[in-house]
Amino acid sequence: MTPTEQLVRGVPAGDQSAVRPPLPVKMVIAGGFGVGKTTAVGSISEIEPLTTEAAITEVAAGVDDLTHTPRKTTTTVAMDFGCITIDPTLKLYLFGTPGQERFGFMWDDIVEGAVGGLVIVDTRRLDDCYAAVDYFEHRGIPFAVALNAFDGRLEHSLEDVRWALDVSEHVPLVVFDARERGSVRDALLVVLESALAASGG
Ligand SMILES: Nc1nc2c(ncn2[C@@H]2O[C@H](COP(=O)(O)OP(=O)(O)OP(=O)(O)O)[C@@H](O)[C@H]2O)c(=O)[nH]1
Ligand SMILES: [Mg+2]
Repeated sequence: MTPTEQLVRGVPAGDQSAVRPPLPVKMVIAGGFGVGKTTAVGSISEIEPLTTEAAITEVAAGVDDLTHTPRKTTTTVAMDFGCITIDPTLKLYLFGTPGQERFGFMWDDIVEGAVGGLVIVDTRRLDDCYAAVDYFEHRGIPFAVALNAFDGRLEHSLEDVRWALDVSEHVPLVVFDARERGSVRDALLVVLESALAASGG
């Protein structure tokens, strides 16, 4: 039995007797507007992801900053859903949040029961990313911060981002590419490790 399985099942190590289906674990993919949440869920999900994309209207385009994502034509209005089997003992169910601030009231429902969250950050727009980091910090939900390297580059160093977003020292900060399956997988495993550490495992 893996340490993660012990964490969520709460059963002692050494009990390998039963053959069980993979343990279902809920994880949230969060972050500000247009940081790559839907992209990340879509790149890793082993099922066709469930999305709730709506066209960005001209009115919304005036409210939401599309400067850095000019090709973005839709936005998530409820949530993304996907899943990935990590190994025979563990299956992650991924819930992506909407990014627009006006849908923030949904976050409490989406994070309910999650072991942790991956907070995606676009380093070109740190101001838009603070609220998501703050949300997880204040609720004491284990999380990791993943800097999405748009166009392969970061505008700020890891340490500068940690300082600017006031990310605690115990919160992992990684660089990833939301379009790359392996990269998203690695970031999710970092969240799992955080959840395990937070549980004292
Ligand atoms: N170059 C580059 N583009 C990316 C990357 N990740 C996402 N994109 C693009 O950035 C835009 C935003 O991606 P989404 O996945 O829709 O972002 P989101 O966080 O789900 O957005 P909301 O749900 O509207 O908050 C899309 O046009 C993606 O194709 C990346 O790593 N590099
Ligand atoms: Mg989205």
